[in-house]
Amino acid sequence: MRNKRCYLLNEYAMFRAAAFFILVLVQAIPASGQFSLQGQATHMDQDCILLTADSAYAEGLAFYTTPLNLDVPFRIGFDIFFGEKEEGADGITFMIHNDPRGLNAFGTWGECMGYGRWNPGSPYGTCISPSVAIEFDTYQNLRQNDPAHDHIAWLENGSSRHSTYWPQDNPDFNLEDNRLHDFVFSWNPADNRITVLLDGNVVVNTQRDLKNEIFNGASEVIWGFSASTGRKHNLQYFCLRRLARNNSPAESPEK
Ligand SMILES: [Ca+2]
Ligand SMILES: [Ca+2]
Repeated sequence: MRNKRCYLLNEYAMFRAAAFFILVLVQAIPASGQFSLQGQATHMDQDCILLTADSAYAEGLAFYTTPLNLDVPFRIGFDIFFGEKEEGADGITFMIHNDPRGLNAFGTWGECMGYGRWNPGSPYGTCISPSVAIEFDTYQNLRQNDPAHDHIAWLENGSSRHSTYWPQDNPDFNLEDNRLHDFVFSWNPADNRITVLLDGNVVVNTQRDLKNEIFNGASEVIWGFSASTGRKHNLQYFCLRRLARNNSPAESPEK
C-alpha cells in the first residue's frame, strides 16, 4: 500500500490543476441509505458494504442512489477487499450504467461478477447494458480470455470478455491478499479521459466518449459495484472514502 500522505498531496495538486472545476465538493459519504443493495449485499461498519460473503454461488450489487452527470468531471475513490484466499473467486466490478432496470439492474453470477454474461455471443443470461466497467478479476476463466493471474480489465455493455488486461508482465499479481486496495476512477468530459488507479498504479488510461459512444447521448448515469462467487469464493467488500465532483447549477448538492 502506498504512502497516504503523498497520495493526498498528489490529489490536491491534481485538483488545483483542474481549472474547469467551479466548485469541488469533497466529503465522506456515509454508506447507510445512499446505496441501493441487491442480492447478498449488506451494510458493514465504517462505511463499508459487503458484496459477497465467503460463500459459494453468491452475488451482490450496490448502486449509488444519486445519479452521476457525465457532463461534468468526477473522481470516485474507494477501498476494495478481495478476500484472503489466493485460490478464491471471482472478483468485483466498478461500473457506470443506464440499463433500463436502473437500480435493479444485475448481471450473471460466477465469472461475470454480477455484471456480464457468460457467453458474449449468446442472447441468454442477464447482463448490465449500456455500461462500462472496471473488473478486478481474481479467478482465471478462459472463456473471458483471463490470464492465469489476477488482473484488471476494461469492459463494455455487459460483456465480461476482454482482449487486454493489467498487469501484462507480472504473473504473480494477486489481489486476494487480505488487504484493502486503494482505487480511484476519474472522468474528464473535456477530453473524454478515463483514468483508473489501483494502489497508485495506472491500470486504465484511455479516451472514450461515454456519453455518445456508450450511453446514446444520455448524461445521467448510475454508478456502483457488483461481485459474485461460484464454486470458489472469497469475502468481498468495498469502503467508500470520498466522492468529488463538479457542482453545476443543474445539480443538487450532496446531502
Ligand atoms: Ca488470486
Ligand atoms: Ca475470471
